Formats: sequence, structure tokens, C-alpha cells
Amino acid sequence: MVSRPRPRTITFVSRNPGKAREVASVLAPFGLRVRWKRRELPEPQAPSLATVVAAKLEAVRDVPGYVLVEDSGLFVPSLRGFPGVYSAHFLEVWGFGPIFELLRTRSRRAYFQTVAGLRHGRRVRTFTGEVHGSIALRARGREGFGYDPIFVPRGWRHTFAEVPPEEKDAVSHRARAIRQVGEFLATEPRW
Ligand code: ITT
Repeated sequence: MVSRPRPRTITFVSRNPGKAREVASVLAPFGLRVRWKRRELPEPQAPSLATVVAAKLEAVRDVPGYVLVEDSGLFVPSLRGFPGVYSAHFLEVWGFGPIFELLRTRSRRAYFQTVAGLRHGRRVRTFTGEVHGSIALRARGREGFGYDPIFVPRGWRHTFAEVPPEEKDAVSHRARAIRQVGEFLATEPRW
């Protein structure tokens, strides 16, 4: 059996610098260096993160080596999963205001989900991570990005934006998905 050398570098394609930082720090303990390629990928209107990731994986076919993409969203079950797959667009257009308004009379329970997609040549794999918690009564903190100021993980008193990056990385949806990527590459050297 011929085993291939393990990858040392992964190219992460995204427009979001906050994601790139988190992906790099989660993969570092696996001995993987992350090269961030800043690129806006097509995001079709799709019913699931997995469908968006499939489109992103298709769009990075031209990138050589091991390539990673991901799509994430904040899902509020009492809003039937909204903003979910529309999280980026909703935040850009409306900010947090309408979410606070809608949740005045509804359950504040929420979760983040990340679907990560790994490509190497023609092979692709996906990995999913989630973190459950609730929507804060107001935005708090300056760390992180996106919805971090309004998300409180279950069992925490602080939002993701109120803690140092390592604390978010210990439990986050993204870290949970990306750690699986690191574990997969560590145990599947022939992939
Ligand atoms: P890509 O180029 O990787 O797609 P993006 O910022 O457009 O970058 P998404 O579509 O996956 O990424 O993001 C959906 C939205 O959810 C967007 O507004 C993000 O800021 C937000 N988001 C994603 N991950 C988050 C996290 O860990 N904490 C807070 N908000 C997050």
C-alpha cells in the first residue's frame, strides 16, 4: 500500500477574514497551515447550507491542492429557522433590530451551524458542526464578527463577542466542523 504524504497546507476560500482566522487557529494543532484566498464565491438561494457548500466546492475546482470552503448560518427555531441560510444577506440589510423585535414574544433559543467542504482534486467531503444557545436581550461585546454580539452559548453568561477568540474556538459551530477536517486528514493519509 502506497501512502501519500499528509497535506501541510490548506487553501481556505472565503470573503470573510474572521472565518479565516478561526479556521487557521483550529487547524494549527493538526500541523496544518492555512493559506487564506480572499474570494467572493457564488451563493445560490438554496434551502440548506449543504447545497450552498456544494456550489462553493464546484466554484473552487480551479484551486490546486487541498481546498476548504464553508457556509454558516444562525437558526432560530421559533422563527422557523430564520435567518438560517439567509443570515449574511439579512444581517447586511437589516442588522440585529428585527430579530430582537420578533423575539420579544417568542423563544430565544437559537443555534449556529457550519457545513465545511473539503476538496482535493475530484474528491470532496463535507463536515458539519453546531453550537446551541440563545439570543441575548441586546448586542454585547466587540470580539468576533457577524452575529457574535447576540449569541450566548448554552451554559454561558457571555456572548461570543465578549470572550477571547480561544473561548469561542473551544465550542463554536465552525471549530466543531473544522476539527473534523483536521482529524479526517490526520487519519486518512491516502485521501
Ligand atoms: P463566505 O465568503 O465564506 O461565504 P460570508 O461572511 O458570506 O463568507 P456566510 O455566508 O457563511 O459567510 O455567513 C453567513 C452569515 O452568518 C454572515 O453574516 C456571517 O457574518 C454570519 N456568521 C457566520 N459565522 C459566524 C460566526 O461564527 N459568528 C457570528 N456570525 C457568523
